[in-house]
Amino acid sequence: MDLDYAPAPESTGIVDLRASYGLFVDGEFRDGHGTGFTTINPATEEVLAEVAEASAADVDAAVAAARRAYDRVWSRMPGSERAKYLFRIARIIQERSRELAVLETLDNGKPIREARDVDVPTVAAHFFYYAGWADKLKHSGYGETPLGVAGQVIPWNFPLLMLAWKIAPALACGNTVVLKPAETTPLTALLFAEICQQADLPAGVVNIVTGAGATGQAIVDHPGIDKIAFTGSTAVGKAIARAVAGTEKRVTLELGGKAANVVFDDAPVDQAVEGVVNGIFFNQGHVCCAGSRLLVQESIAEDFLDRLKRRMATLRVGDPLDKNTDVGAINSAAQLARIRDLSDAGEAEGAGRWSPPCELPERGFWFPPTLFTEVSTAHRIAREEIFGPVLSVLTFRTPDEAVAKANNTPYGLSAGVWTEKGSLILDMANRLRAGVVWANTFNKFDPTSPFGGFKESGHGREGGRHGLAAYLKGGE
Ligand code: TAP
Repeated sequence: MDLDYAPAPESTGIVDLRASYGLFVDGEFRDGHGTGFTTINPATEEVLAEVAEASAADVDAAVAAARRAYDRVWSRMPGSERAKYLFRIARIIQERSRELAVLETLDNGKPIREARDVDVPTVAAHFFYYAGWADKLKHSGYGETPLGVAGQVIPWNFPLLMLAWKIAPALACGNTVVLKPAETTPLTALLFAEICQQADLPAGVVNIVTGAGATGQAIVDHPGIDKIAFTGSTAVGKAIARAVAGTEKRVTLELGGKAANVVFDDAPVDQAVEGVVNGIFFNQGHVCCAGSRLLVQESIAEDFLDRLKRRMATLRVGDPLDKNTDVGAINSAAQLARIRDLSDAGEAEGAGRWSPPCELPERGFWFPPTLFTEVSTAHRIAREEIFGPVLSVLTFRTPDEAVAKANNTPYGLSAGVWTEKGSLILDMANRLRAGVVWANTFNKFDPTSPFGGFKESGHGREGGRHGLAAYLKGGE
């Protein structure tokens, strides 16, 4: 870890926040026809900026711009030329990484250390990786014909990273895009739009339309869109699947999760405690693949929980711009209310609730790192996605029982296995119904690895060669 005691970034003038932001359509910023909205800093509740709201007519203009750019420029350009733009974007992201990290932290509430060391470098890595594919699509296994205009709708937990997961492969394959960031975190997508200008990306290849759910719906319903890529809740994902049924639109859905971190009695204990802590408290638990259920083998449960509590007591909760902060702010009042509601339900249903002593700031949206013991598979906290810093602990005796409990959820996005036995890792990886299974680690992301879920966690893969399938005619 890089310990840097420089002044807090906001006091160094790293980000040049504007009072208001427009939509990015056809290579230019412009006003929206909706009423507009504000975006706030969830750590202070202070308004950061006014943001334009795209109406259905604005979405229509963005789709028309994307179609023109697709027909006239982008789909005709050799892959080797498209690659140059993507490499240029990746380089500018690196050059402006501090600005991007600070803005992400201000708008989202995540610790600056994570934005700086995880989000932004992974975003650049994604553009570098897919830039490398742009002139090699004939080796992708999915042909090399783009689909057309992609409509992309993303959530608030990793605003810039989800944008990269969507835009980088789409552009590499020769598609153009209309992307809507979440209402509570639009700012880094708009800074990315500036980066597209800086990279001289042809007008209309990337369009960013800000707004709320209605703007997302206008994208989904637009007849000029060839493909919908959505990351968000299972409820909205199901509504989107219904809306595109019977049309020619292709769709990929990355939805919720309720991952189990399974710790066997021979696991490297300190490493497992670290992995469990990272699994649930990274990004305040606002992670679709968060290890929100700990399944620990009964014979080591007591000792493991003691160690886990001691480690949790060292987590620093507070100012996201402080480089020593481990757990930042909850992204919105609505999300905080949901975390409180589910945690209260856990207590009411009889689970034991524990949090280390920690002082939370008075303003802003905060929730302490929380552990529930004596959890049964019937409890809401064991079944529903909390999307916050709340860990539910269950125990098991045998691998069969661990598999049954881990798979006892409508979701199937990710899982973790902690054991010294290679054969047990391989056996568990085969039997756990999860798109990603980490062994003796957790929350590892790499642009070369496909990511995606089973069951109600959605379908389609992002990342790696498989991520190209979503944006090529020969894919899926
Ligand atoms: P949602 O409420 O589903 O929102 C996701 C996006 O969809 C936002 O941009 C949202 O706009 C928009 N939206 C809302 N209603 C819509 C509609 N009817 N039609 C089209 N778009 C609509 O989810 P969230 O609360 O932002 O994100 C949390 C969820 O995302 C969690 O369940 C989490 O697990 C999941 N998630 C999954 C993954 C992967 S990779 N599987 C990654 C991150 C998050 P507004 O925000 O402006 O309302």
